[in-house]
This record gives sequence, structure tokens and C-alpha cells, in this order.
Amino acid sequence: MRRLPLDRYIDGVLGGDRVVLARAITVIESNLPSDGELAARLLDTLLPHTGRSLRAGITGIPGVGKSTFIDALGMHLIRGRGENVAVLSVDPSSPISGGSILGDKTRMERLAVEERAFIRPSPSQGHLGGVARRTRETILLCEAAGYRNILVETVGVGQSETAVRSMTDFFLLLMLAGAGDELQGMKRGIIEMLDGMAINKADGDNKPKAERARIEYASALHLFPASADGWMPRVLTCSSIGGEGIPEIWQMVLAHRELLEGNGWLARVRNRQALEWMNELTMLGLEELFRRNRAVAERLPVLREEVRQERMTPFAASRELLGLFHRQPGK
Ligand SMILES: Nc1nc2c(ncn2[C@@H]2O[C@H](COP(=O)(O)OP(=O)(O)OP(=O)(O)O)[C@@H](O)[C@H]2O)c(=O)[nH]1
Ligand SMILES: [Mg+2]
Repeated sequence: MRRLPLDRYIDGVLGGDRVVLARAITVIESNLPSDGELAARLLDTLLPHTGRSLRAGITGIPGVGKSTFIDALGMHLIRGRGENVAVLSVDPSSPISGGSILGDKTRMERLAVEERAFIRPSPSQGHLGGVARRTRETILLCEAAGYRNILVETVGVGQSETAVRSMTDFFLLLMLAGAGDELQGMKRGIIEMLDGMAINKADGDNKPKAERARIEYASALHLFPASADGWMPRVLTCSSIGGEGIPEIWQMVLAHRELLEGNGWLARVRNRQALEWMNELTMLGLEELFRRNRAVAERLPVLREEVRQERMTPFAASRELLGLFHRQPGK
């Protein structure tokens, strides 16, 4: 697609034009070297207009109801509270499970037609590092476009959660009553990351079971040490289809926000997000330089073969590559 002049992107995004916002995100997501400069200037110009949103990450196993939940929460924000919302997703597996984008479109039916909602499916290519970087930058563009609530959906498969945790202020885990814990990623790592948990599909026959699960998880969470920010994660139940419990979950997010604003932790959280962003960009940049390095590119196929044939150790081969790069990093 043809590119617009920089000014058109800037004016469009700052004016909250969703079409221009979508096109600006396409520039950010682009792999074309010719878009790199435009993307950098866009971000630089828009950066002063970012940071004023509530960034929430929503995770859980496939099928737990993340998209349905976000649809319900988004509608609550728009209709119930007169706010706006941008929805993004990080899906490292999307090249394989290509269906999920379609799924998101249909499961956010109500939100999709709202004026004050912006829905962006996950970038469809690239390794997790790249996808996460783009999501981070997409958050910033949405903020510059005036979105005050950013919801990031990520499938609960380990790595993507850590990435999403590092770019959001509140991390919510959706669970189902009665499914095995190991299936739901009740790993220590995840527990330590989350700020809240919601047992979804608490409707119909499932209601009592969901309530029992809530009590169990709440007492399990109490066994973990309180996090340094002073927040104690809470466990609630909800029905994303019926809408029960959704306002209460948002109240929890707001209570967390208020606490962290009051005790100075929000600033620290944002600081940490900025540092992680810098780190990520530096690492990705290094990786790209390395890949593009002529000496490395020439030698790489040979060394791969050597390692495959066990004529060379991986350690020695990697040292040689790094040595080649080190001698002429800019070539
Ligand atoms: N009964 C009931 N069904 C629900 C609820 N929330 C979601 N569902 C259903 O659960 C199924 C999966 O919902 P999704 O919202 O697509 O789940 P997801 O977690 O986004 O799934 P992936 O994006 O594939 O990881 C759909 O058939 C929903 O209609 C709920 O609160 N109650
Ligand atoms: Mg989904």
C-alpha cells in the first residue's frame, strides 16, 4: 500500500482517525527497510503524546473466553462508562493457527462496530521478539490517538505472557472452573506475574463450580508473598457472555491503578516498561546487524555444515561468527 507523507500520519493519529491509525500501525509493523525511517520519525514525533492510558494484559488458555471477555469489558467501558478502548493481540502462534484472527473478528462482534473502539489483530509474522516490539509501539500509537484504555489479549503459552506483562500495568489471568491446573498454566511464574484472576464462564450450571474455584484460587494466591508494589491479587468470577462480574473486574483494575498511582509504583512500572523497550530495541537491532553482516552471512552456511557434520563444536562455530562480526560490525 502506498505510504502517506509523515505529516498526514501525525495529524491523522493525533486527530483520532482510525483509518490513519491503522495505516500508521502498518508502517510500524512493516519489515521493509524503506519503512524503517518513517516508523522511527512517526514514533519520535508521537512519543510526547503517549503514556496516558490504562494498559491491561489479558491472558489464559485458548478457548477460556479472552476475546469474548474483551468484547464485554470493552462494551462496559464504552456504554457503561463513556470511555474508549483499543484492543490489540499478541499471538506468537498466529502463522499456524491462522484462524484466531477471524475468531477475534467474530467474537468481538459488538465492539467491532463501536465508534469508540479500535481493534487490531496481531501482526501475522515474525518471531515473538518482533511481535512484542510492534505491540509495544502499537500501544503508543493508540495512546497518541487518544485511547485511554488499551487491552492486550495474549494466548497463555508462556513466553508471550512475559512479553505482555512487560508492557502493561495490570495483568489479568482468565481461568475456567474445573479444568486441570497444569492445563491452565498455574505455574509459579504466572502467578507471580498476575494482578488479578477471573474465573470465566460463571453462568448456568457452571456458577457454583466457578464460585468454588474462586475460593480455592483466592486461598492459593494468599500463599504467595505480597508483591512489592503493595497490591494483593484478587480472584473474581464473571460471565463474558452474560456480562455478570465484568464491572467488578474493572473496579479491581481501577483500585489497582489508584493504589499504584498513590504509592509511586505506577511511575516505576512505566520506567521499567521504557527500559525493557530500549533493551528489546537494542537486542533486535543487534540481531539485525548481525544477520546482515556480510562476513557472517558468507561464513554461516559453511559453519552450519561443519556443526551438522560434527566437525566443529557449536561453541567454536558461534565464537568464530561473533569474531567475524566483532571485527567489522558495520559491514
Ligand atoms: N458459557 C460461556 N461461554 C463463553 C463465555 N466466554 C466465552 N465463551 C465461549 O467460549 C468460546 C471461546 O471464546 P473466545 O472468546 O474465543 O476464547 P479465547 O480465549 O479468546 O480463545 P483464543 O483466542 O482461541 O485463545 C466461545 O464459544 C465463546 O462463546 C462465558 O462467559 N460463558
Ligand atoms: Mg481470542
